[in-house]
Amino acid sequence: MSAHDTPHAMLRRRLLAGGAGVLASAGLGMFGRPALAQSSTVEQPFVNGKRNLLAYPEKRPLIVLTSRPPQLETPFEIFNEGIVTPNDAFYVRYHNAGLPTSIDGDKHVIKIGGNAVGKPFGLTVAELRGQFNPVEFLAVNQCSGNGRGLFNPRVTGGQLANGAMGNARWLGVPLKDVLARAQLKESARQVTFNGLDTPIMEGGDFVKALDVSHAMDGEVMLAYQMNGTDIPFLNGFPVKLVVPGYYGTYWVKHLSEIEVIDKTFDGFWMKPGYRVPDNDCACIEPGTTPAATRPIGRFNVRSFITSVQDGGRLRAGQLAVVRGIAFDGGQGIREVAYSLDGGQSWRGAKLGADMGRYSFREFTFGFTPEKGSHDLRVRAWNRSGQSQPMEALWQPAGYMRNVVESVKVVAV
Ligand SMILES: Nc1nc2c(c(=O)[nH]1)N[C@H]1C(S)=C(S)[C@@H](COP(=O)(O)O)O[C@H]1N2
Ligand SMILES: [Mo]
Repeated sequence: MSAHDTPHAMLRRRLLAGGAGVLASAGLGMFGRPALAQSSTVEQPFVNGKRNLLAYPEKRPLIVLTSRPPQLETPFEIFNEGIVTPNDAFYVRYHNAGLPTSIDGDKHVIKIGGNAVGKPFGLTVAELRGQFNPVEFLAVNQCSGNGRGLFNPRVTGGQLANGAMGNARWLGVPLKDVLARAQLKESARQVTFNGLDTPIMEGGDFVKALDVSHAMDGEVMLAYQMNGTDIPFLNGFPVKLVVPGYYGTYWVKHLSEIEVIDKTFDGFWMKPGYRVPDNDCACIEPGTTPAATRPIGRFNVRSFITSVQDGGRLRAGQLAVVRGIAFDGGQGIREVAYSLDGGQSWRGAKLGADMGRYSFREFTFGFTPEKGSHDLRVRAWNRSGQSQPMEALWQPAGYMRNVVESVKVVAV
C-alpha cells in the first residue's frame, strides 16, 4: 500500500481482503472517519465524564479518550459477555500520533540486534509463524492507568474508568526461542522493544525494556494471533509482545525492533515514564513526592462485579445471580468474597473454571435483595495471599488502582 492512498482506499482494501478470506496485509485510514453514524455518548463514573462512543476500523463503538492517536476504552458491560474480551471490543492505547497506516502481515520484519548479541538477524512474521513451535494461553492486558479517572485527589493523564483491560487468547512464539538464535553474549543485561509507530516530533519514540532473565523466562511471547485470528490493527498487527502478568505498557505493538543491550535502558518510557513509588504499596500520601521509584511491574489483585453496574437495579424478592471477574499478576486467584452491606460482612463467592493463572477468573454469587439500596463489594485473594485494599491507595501517575470497588444497586 502506498503513502498516497487515501484513508478510504486503504480501508476498502482491508475490507476487500477480509471478504476474500485473505488477510496477508492490513491497512487503516487512521485519521479517516470512524463510523460517525454509530456515535452516541456515555457518562463515565467521575466528574466531567461525558464521552463519545465511536466505532473505529475493526472495532465496535468504544469510549473515545483521544482520537489522535486513538485511545479507546471498553464499555464496562462488555466484560459481562464472557471471560474472553472480543477483539472488536478490546481497548486501544497509543502514546504517539505517528501510526503506521499499512503493514504487510507476512513480509513485516522484526530486527533482532543490539550490542549484546553475537548474531543479529531479521525475522519476517511468515518465518515467525513457520519456523518455531507456537504456544497459546489466555492473559489479561491491562493499562497501568486503568481506573485513573477514579483517583481522589484526581491526577492528570488519560481519564479512564475500569475499561482499559481485556482478556484474550494469545498465540505466538516464546521470545526465548527467537533470542536463542541471536547468540546472547555474557554482557546481556536488558532487552528493548520498539514498534512501527513514531512520535510526530523529535524524541519520545515508544521503546520499552525487560531484564534479560525476564525476556528469557519462556513466557514472554511474540504473539501473532489474538482470539484465533489476526491481531486487530489497533492492537498491534501483525505482531505484539505479550508479557503475561505485567502492565500493558510492556506489550509493544507492531513490534519491529528487538535489541539486547549490556546496560539498563533508560529511554523516556522507562525513565521517568511508567515508574511507581519504590515501596510495598507503590503508593504515597497525596501531595508528597516518592523518595525513590522503580519501573512498573506486575498487576496487583483486582476483582469486579460485571453483571450489574453502579446505579443499577435489581428485582426485590427475586434471586439475583451476580457475576464478575478477578485476576492478578500471575499467581492465580484463590478466593473471591462478596459483601452485601458495604464491606461489613463477607461470604465466599463461587469460582468459575480456572482458565490459567494469567486469565480473568469468573465468579458468581446469588442473593435475594430486599427492597431498597444495597452496597455490593467483591474482594479477591491470589494464591500467595495478596488481596485488595478497602481504601484506595494513591500515587501521582494514577497507576495500579485496585481498591475494593463499591457497586450500589437499588432493588425495586
Ligand atoms: N507500539 C506501541 N506499543 C504499545 C504502546 C504504544 O504507544 N505503542 N502503548 C502501550 C500501552 S501503555 C498499553 S496499555 C498497551 C495497550 O494495548 P492495546 O492498545 O492493544 O490494548 O499497549 C502498549 N504497547
Ligand atoms: Mo498503558
